[in-house]
Amino acid sequence: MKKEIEEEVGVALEGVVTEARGASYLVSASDGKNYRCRTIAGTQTENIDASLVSVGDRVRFKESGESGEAHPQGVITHVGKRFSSLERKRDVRRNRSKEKKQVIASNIELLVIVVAAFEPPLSTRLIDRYLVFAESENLPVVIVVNKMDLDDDDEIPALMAPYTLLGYTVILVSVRQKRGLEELDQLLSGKVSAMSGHSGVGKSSIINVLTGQKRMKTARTSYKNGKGVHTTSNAVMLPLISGGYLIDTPGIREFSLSGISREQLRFYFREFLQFMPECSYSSCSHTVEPGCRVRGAVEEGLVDPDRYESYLVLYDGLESEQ
Ligand SMILES: Nc1nc2c(ncn2[C@@H]2O[C@H](COP(=O)(O)OP(=O)(O)OP(=O)(O)O)[C@@H](O)[C@H]2O)c(=O)[nH]1
Ligand SMILES: [Mg+2]
Ligand SMILES: [Zn+2]
Repeated sequence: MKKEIEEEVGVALEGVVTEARGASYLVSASDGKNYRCRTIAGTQTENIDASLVSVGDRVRFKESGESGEAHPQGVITHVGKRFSSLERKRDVRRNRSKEKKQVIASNIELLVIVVAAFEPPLSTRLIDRYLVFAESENLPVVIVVNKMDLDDDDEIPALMAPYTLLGYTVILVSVRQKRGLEELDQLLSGKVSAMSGHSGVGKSSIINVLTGQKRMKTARTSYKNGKGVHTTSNAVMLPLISGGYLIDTPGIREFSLSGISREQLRFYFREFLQFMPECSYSSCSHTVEPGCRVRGAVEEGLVDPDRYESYLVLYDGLESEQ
């Protein structure tokens, strides 16, 4: 884009949404500037999701010429097609009939799942849930176990070994002891990654190190009620020192698997795939059927029983296709 036309009011510009606050979006534009943008009734989108604009979206916008803010202002005219999106259900508990998906972040190349060794206690059930999501979205994934300084009994490496065996990348980190952060930094360098994990696991603490900023608030978290005190409430995309961007997402309690059916779930447990063709029934759900080779593999120790248990739990929570 030529410099002289950029300066004209109303000329189309392109950029990436780096922050979403209510109906106001910060857009990092191809001209190197940040614009404070809003949508209009005529804003077009190539997506069918509920959220019109999310962090990570590529947008076209026009400078609106309004003033009085720290950033020049603009109006988003077009939202580009998302090749991936991280979603969460809205108001799941408050209003079941109005269950709508909310896009937290889009166009992510890598999903960083953050759990803590302790405080809050590590849940493999939660990891498996995230992995199913990542597999269903075809998103490359990295599992970060933070707060390794709290792993007094040295239990975490054995607990995480099955994931490494399955080919997932596991990084053991302690922000407090400055451990594992370089390894993580190398993996994220040059990519757009999103970080997700329960409140209090240390996402903002990790981001502060990788972005060299003291920007993200961290808080002493009371994990018993699941909410931190000054915790992150909006997804924000931050530039990394080593290049690329990292999106800090709010502590997500309910990761949406709503698009996944019981019939599809089996394909997202990658260790099942080699055994599934040997089940007696071609439509085997691997739960109760006789002659199930997946269950046989669990009994023979070829499939991790804890992973299989996660499958059963998630299976119960999903709906059937018919
Ligand atoms: N022991 C220990 N505590 C840590 C470590 N990293 C972070 N913490 C602490 O854990 C608490 C929560 O950290 P945050 O970075 O705010 O966690 P978060 O994941 O961003 O939380 P939300 O924003 O609520 O989602 C803070 O008190 C941090 O100081 C670590 O490596 N070891
Ligand atoms: Mg945070
Ligand atoms: Zn089976």
